[in-house]
Amino acid sequence: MSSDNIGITISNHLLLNQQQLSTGATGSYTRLLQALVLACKIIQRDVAKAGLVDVLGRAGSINVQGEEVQKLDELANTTVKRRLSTSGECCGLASEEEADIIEIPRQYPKGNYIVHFDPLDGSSNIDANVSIGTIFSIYRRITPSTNDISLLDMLQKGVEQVGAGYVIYGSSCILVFSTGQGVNGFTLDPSIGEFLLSHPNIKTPEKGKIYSINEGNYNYWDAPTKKYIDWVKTGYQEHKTHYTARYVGSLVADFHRNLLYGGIFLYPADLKDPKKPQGKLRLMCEANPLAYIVEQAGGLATTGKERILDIEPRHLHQRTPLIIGSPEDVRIYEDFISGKR
Ligand code: P6P
Repeated sequence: MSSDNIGITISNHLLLNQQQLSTGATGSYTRLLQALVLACKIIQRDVAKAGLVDVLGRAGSINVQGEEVQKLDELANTTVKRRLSTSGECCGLASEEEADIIEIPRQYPKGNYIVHFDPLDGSSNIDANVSIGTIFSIYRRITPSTNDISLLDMLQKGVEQVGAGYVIYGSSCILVFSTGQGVNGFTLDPSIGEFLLSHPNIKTPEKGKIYSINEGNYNYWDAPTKKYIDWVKTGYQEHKTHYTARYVGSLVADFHRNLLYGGIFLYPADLKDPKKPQGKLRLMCEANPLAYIVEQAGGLATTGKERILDIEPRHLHQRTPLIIGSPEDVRIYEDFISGKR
């Protein structure tokens, strides 16, 4: 998408690109994306007014991850489910907030798309007004449409995605997504309620100066990860880069900044929580969609040993280490993990 299209609406962008979509120009994929866009506009409205009406604070319930669910979490989850279920384009959904596959209610027509989503990532930051986000990952079903949706359809490798994106609810509301033809960013103009193209053809820098990791977990990392972080902070004589530490603790905020500025985000495996030996982040609704986007933008995403998009999923809420960002930085981390450094 060229820069002379800056300011076009997301609907126009989708129509302009429809004939190029890897999924064919049926309009079905465009309608799916429009349903997702509507869901994100509604979430943005709820997030923007959260401080004014009674949606702040914890809803009291506990989600499948064992985390306290905040009211905005529930609103966002319900919103995405409703908009996708009624779009007529989906046959199966999976939410970070729900244990099992979300079936499409019988009264609605079904389509051929699967969507994994994290309705409101970073929600522990809601009360502090820190940027939070929605992340989504799109697949086509692989079993016959006459069959009920199955785990075969839901648990496909990230490399099979036909699209992915995220919305960051921050100082402005930005939607970043890819359908396999590069990465484009759209900023919401609240005065007209439209997402307008603001970041055409995003490419992440080959190497950055930002590293993002929760150093409070240092003592729980494996030795190569400790060695890499020590090198980033003290190896100036060798790598001639003064790295800066930036860590918001909200994945979409940390990822989006590094995507635009360059750098590396790491959530490695750690021994902090025996129930989460592979780290905290989820493969299907966090790592895979962001890995798809970063690769489309020229970056890399790995566990340190394996490309994220090649991981064979085993269950809906599988967790994975995630090291993602500028290709040169990610490759250096992999060299520490392999013992080359
Ligand atoms: P930690 C938010 O809860 C989240 O899932 C991601 O948005 C964020 O990157 C991560 O957790 C932060 O985790 O352990 O550093 O607080």
